[in-house]
Amino acid sequence: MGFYEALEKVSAGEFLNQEEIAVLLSTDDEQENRDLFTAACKVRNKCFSNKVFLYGFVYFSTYCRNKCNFCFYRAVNKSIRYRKSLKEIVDIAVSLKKSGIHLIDLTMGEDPYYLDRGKAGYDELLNIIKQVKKATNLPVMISPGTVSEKLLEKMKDSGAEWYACYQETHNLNLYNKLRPDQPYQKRYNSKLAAKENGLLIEEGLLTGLGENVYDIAASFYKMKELEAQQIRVMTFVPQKGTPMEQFSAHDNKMELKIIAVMRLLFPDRLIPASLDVEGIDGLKKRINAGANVVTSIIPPDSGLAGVSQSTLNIKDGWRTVQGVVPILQECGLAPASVSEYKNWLKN
Ligand code: SAM
Ligand code: MD0
Ligand code: SF4
Repeated sequence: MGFYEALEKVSAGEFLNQEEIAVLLSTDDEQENRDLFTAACKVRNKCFSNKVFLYGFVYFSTYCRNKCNFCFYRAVNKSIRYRKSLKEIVDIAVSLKKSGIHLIDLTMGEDPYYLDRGKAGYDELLNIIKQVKKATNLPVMISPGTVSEKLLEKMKDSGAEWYACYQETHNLNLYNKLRPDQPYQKRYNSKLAAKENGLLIEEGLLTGLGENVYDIAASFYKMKELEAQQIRVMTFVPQKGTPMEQFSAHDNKMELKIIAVMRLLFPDRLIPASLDVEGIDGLKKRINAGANVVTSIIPPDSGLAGVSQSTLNIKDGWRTVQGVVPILQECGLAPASVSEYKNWLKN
């Protein structure tokens, strides 16, 4: 099947087979790319009108016991380490709310301080969720890594709506290279358990790590099976002092194509444009590829870091609602209201 046949088929609402997905992802033709992005935006606008959701990012602990080979915060790297106090976290969440965001994403490394508390249990971690909820009355996403079913249940009871946990790839060999000593199935099962417990789930991919278009197509099938309400992709950003430091950095072309094809295959799902890959300069192209959420909004004076871009555009205040809104406007879009976001979550 040719490119335009596949594009027409998916635009008409049919799911594609792996070969057809591969055809869409493989194009390097400029006109075909433009048509892919136009079709994706058309589908997005049909489902979400001109409204975009904005997520505040609170990376509240950068301590981590794992050794993901792609990550700046892997246990043994000399990265920025901090653990914010409850008061700092709540104050940041409140300032994010005032700035106009729709959700607080509470993210941490797999920090033993919170996860291995023995008799003390998970009270401190759960209290962060409760207090952020109480102070902001906003939806909360928790990104704690792979955790037990018991903890997921408690997180839900403490008020979290979302559980984000990215497999990065569904190619087992590649996964094992990226996330050594973190069994694939255990990580995947966390998402299933979260779903069982009534949490919304986000699944995610990394691109630029040696995967091929068939691996990506296989991931789309996994996302479908998971029924994840939010699905994402980010281009791998090489990190200083890590085993993959020399891995050649990719351009963003594949990320944009993946966003567009995800949008066409999953018209009504939330798909982020992350500020954590290319900062504010990369926002427009991700939105114009079909994304409908902006993630990694970080208050400038909070002392918080990003994940793949630990500092880019944070201090200069570009990763803010104020920085983002004019770019959405240039794309003919606007931020949703909090109640519009909450209504979406209810459906
Ligand atoms: N520690 C938790 C976990 O691993 O699930 C949550 C935070 S983790 C840092 C969030 C995600 O950031 C990872 O799953 C990965 O997709 C992304 N990430 C980490 N390092 C990256 C890099 N160098 N380039 C691009 N994305 C990266
Ligand atoms: C982002 N830096 O949205 C954040 C992070 C975790 N749920 C999200 C990867 O880009
Ligand atoms: Fe830790 Fe998450 Fe980084 Fe892996 S990706 S090293 S689990 S912070």
